[in-house]
Amino acid sequence: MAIEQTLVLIKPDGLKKSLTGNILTRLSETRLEIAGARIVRVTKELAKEHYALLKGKPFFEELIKYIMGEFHERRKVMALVYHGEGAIQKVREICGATNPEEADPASIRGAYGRITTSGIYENAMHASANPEEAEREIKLWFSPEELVYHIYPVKEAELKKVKKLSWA
Ligand code: IDP
Ligand code: MG
Repeated sequence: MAIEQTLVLIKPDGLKKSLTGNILTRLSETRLEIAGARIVRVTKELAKEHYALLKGKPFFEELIKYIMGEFHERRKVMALVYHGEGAIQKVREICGATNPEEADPASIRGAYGRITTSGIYENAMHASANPEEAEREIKLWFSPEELVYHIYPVKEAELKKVKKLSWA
């Protein structure tokens, strides 16, 4: 099996329901390694880019609000990159099907997801579905410096006059 990386997001409902520990514990069953992790405030631009392939779906606008945390008073998600053999498939399996009512009850989405009265699938987590999606998503959510292993090529450049925050 090939060494892969896959993007996991603990969505705002997962954070609000204090599921971070449970989800990470379930994912540790895969024996994959975490190559990066960050708490991210999701802008509209990031949300739309992440779900670009779903533009045009009837639930798109609600989905953007959902991932931005507008329904959960948590304007953030936890983003992680899992690294190892067959990472994409292994994480998708524990994650479970998109529709939480149809997901295996022993999967994360089956155990913790729900469909809201307005029809949004609140399914606690995101997991990349295939290698192309994983590459696109990891590059969207992480810079190379935020990952301890690289499976995609990186390049080095000297930057001048970059504004950065530091501790005052
Ligand atoms: P995935 O997250 O299992 O890869 P996608 O089809 O990529 O599923 O959809 C992205 C997200 O959009 C889902 O996780 C879910 O939150 C939401 N979603 C997908 N399909 C529907 C739907 O038919 N109704 C409402 N929400 C949906
Ligand atoms: Mg998807």
